[in-house]
Amino acid sequence: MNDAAFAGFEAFLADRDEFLVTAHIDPDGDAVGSCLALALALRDIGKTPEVVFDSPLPATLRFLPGASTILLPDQVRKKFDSAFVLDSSSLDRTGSVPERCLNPGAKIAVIDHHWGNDGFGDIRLVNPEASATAELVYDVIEFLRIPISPEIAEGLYAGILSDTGGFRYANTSSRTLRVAARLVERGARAPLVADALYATKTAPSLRILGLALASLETRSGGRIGAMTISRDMFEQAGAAPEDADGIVQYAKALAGARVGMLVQEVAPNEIRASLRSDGTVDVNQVASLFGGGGHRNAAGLRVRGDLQRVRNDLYEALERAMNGGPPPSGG
Ligand SMILES: [Mn+2]
Repeated sequence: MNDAAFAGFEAFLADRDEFLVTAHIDPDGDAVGSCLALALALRDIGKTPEVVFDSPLPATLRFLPGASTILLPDQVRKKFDSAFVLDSSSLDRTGSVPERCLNPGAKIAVIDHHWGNDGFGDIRLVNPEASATAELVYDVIEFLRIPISPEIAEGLYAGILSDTGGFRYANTSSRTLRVAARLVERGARAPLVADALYATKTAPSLRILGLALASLETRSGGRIGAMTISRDMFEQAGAAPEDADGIVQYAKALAGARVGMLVQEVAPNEIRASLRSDGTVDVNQVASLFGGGGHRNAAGLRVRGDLQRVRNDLYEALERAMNGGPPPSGG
């Protein structure tokens, strides 16, 4: 690994005391676990970090050590000159946080594992081979010789477990498992994290899951499995968009599907879509046609528009990607 990048972090920390720590909108287990673990480590060496996300945490992640200290941009009383931006392929992915919480010219340190990372930031550790940003935060904390407390270990473990789908995805390397083992040695509660991420559902999230499952549609002779959640369905389930996190896995679970898709109307005419691929279709490229992004096998996007129309546009783009055709022009 690149020692110069690590030394850059050491110098960045030496000069400063207060840090904004943030990650992408609609934060997942890796975004939240990485930010909380890094913030705990910074606190342990006498720094003052503040973790801020543009959107609220999914209920399933509120068990993570330090989660109660996370703020929304509205709750931040000052602007920062230094920031850690984690698990984000571009600064835009963090939503309104930079604009609302950073001074112009603020120094930004980036830790990320997205292939499409656009090169933003002043100090960068970007390694697409890493299973999760948490794996890289682990490396940074080790390099800085900050002791890994049980709380830090648990955040990092949650990040890795989340981004590997419970050690099931192709990004699960032997190194990933070795890091995870070390985190359990340092006190991460593996059964509790697994239970929270994969076996705990609130009543609204179970109800919205039921409605989403019933909406299953197949396209392209079963190569695409798609589920749709309208505003009405959210209302009927008494559910919020974060209650639908992870439902896309069920669309992907359809036997024979190369792509699973979940399309949700999260607010009137505001559509969020999640895409999961078996590896034969680059859904990051498809999502990028709609201004979104992610990884080859897992990507997301948000657009304004009509639910059915966006879903049909996505079917078309996915079918084009599966058939190896050119992307649509002017999109
Ligand atoms: Mn990640």
